[in-house]
Amino acid sequence: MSETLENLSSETRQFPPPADLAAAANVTAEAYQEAADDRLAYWERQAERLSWTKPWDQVLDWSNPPFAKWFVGGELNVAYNCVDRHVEAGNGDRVAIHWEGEPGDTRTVTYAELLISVSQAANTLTELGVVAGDRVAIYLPMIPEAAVAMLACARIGATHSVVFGGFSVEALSTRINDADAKVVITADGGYRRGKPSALKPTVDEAVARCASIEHVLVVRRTGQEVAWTDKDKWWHETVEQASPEHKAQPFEAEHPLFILYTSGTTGNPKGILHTTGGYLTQASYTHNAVFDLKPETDVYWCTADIGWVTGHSYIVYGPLSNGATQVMYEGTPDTPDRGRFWQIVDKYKVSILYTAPTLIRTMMKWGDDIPAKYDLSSLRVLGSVGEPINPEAWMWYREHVGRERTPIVDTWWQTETGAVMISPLPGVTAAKPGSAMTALPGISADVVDDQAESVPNGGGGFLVLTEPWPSMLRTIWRDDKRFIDTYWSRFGAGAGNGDKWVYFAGDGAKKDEDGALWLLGRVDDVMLISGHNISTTEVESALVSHPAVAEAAVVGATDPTTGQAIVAFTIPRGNVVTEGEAGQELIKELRNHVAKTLGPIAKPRQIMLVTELPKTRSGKIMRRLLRDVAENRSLGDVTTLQDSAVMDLISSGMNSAK
Ligand code: 6R9
Repeated sequence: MSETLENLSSETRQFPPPADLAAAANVTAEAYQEAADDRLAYWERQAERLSWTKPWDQVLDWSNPPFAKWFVGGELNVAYNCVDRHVEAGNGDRVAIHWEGEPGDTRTVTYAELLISVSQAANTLTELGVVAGDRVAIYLPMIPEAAVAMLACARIGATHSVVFGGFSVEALSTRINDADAKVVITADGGYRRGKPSALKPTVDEAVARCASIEHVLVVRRTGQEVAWTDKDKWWHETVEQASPEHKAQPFEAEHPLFILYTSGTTGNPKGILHTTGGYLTQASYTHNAVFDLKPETDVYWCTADIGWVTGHSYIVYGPLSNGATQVMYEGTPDTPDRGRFWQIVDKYKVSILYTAPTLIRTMMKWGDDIPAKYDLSSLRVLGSVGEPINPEAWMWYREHVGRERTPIVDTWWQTETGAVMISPLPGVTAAKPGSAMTALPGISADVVDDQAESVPNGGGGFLVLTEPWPSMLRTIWRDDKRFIDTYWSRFGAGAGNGDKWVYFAGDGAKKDEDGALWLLGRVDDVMLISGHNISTTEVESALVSHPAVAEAAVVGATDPTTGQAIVAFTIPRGNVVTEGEAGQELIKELRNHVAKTLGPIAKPRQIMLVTELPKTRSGKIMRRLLRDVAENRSLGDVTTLQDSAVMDLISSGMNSAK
């Protein structure tokens, strides 16, 4: 039985960049050739974007694969690169962060002010006994202090581990214990869905289970009542009173910068370890190249949470190292109403917007009339990250947000890759809706079959990265074996196949006739229908291409005749009637629509109309839980689920449909 993924859909629409953007683009088509001619020299030039106190002796040491060292011998300070050097260059008055609280309160933080706060926080952490190499956990809402806390750690060489505000006691304490963190930085609470949501009680419970924690630093955000222990210190009584003078000391390029946990589908969360020089080089380079950032004029907004890698690389390290002005928003997209995102774009004249397919599909569900009410003419580049973006969601984004003008960059990458790997370049690529297109200059990606052979154009298989890259994970925290097993033991040298080390990303992918890359979802989610491997992404995209559908998640459920059968959970668009007969008619029509679009093999056995889907805090659909429902099992681990009530709704719908 072949493990190669079938790919069924084809997409022929293509959108070249606007001429004016192409003419002034930061990166042009030549970059691909330059990087192909001499990849390491190319990365060396990108590293020169940063300010190093000591130059490197060697660009890449790959003598002990898969353990890479980049910019060996070089030294730098990450916080200096993100803050001080912009102030020294005379840009201290430039706004670093336009912060918008959910209730509508605002703060403006300039680079000069950011320097003061980061220096004060660095002094406070030092006073609390944190030294280079120690770990600090950060559990904060989306407030400027989250960026300040991360940069303060980087400044003193402490390794941060950010945990999503809103993760459970269980999730938080496991992560603190795995990293042996000495300090937690948190807040009384943050605003979500129009009300204060407490964080401190979760920290209190977690700290009771974590012997390593010596101090808890608490930002006052909501003014909620908090219990107090002798480990607790208020941020405003310590950080804000500390000396604003702090001299950043340099660290080696391979000094650990942060650990970020990814949950994956099985086992304990993995502590992905990133280091200093290579990580910052690629975060900075990609943020400049992929978004075509012009720091003097652009207003950039990434809607991610700081607890996701996207928040690390594209709210903190990428934009700040590039001296960008950005918007940071605390809350949810429907508070006080469903126009909140567009109101923010309009208010701050956002020119670059980076968001996730889940949000785009939610906006589709809410209706076209909402974005239409706002002036979105400031937008010039749109980005997407986190999941495959269905072609129809891409088209909706382009039409209703980009108003048919703006390029869309669909950026594929992972916590493990640290920064964007596969993406169009907005001034170069004629993008196809739903495709991440090509590896960036300097990155080597391929699609291989189960024999590790590169597939020809038109073929499908597994996405791999065939050369090391600067922002690659260095290992799984304290688990080198799991690092090798998870990423390097499927293809190439790690699997006893040749002498080349090949990184397995865990995603299915295909190359279309032009060689453009299409991501097909996690291979764990692939369905096996009558002996055919079918990707969840393609069936979902076929459903979303029906005008009545905003969002869909499909899973393979055990089936006596076909091995697995496709079960689809579908959210209709806002104006669609689904009661009674109309609902049954729609389901029939959707099943036929999929069969017509992709072929009869992909026709869902069952379609459920639902109002929500189970998602992680970073907006990824948790198909594993839907599979549990479809196969009538009790639910597995739900600790990373954003809203647990969703599953009750879906399960009861499933039962009543039986
Ligand atoms: C940045 C981030 C990584 C997984 C990845 C893939 C999926 C992310 C994607 C995409 C298709 C894109 N993914 N971006 N799939 N197209 N543009 O999301 O990191 O949370 O670690 O998730 O997300 O499956 O392997 P992370």
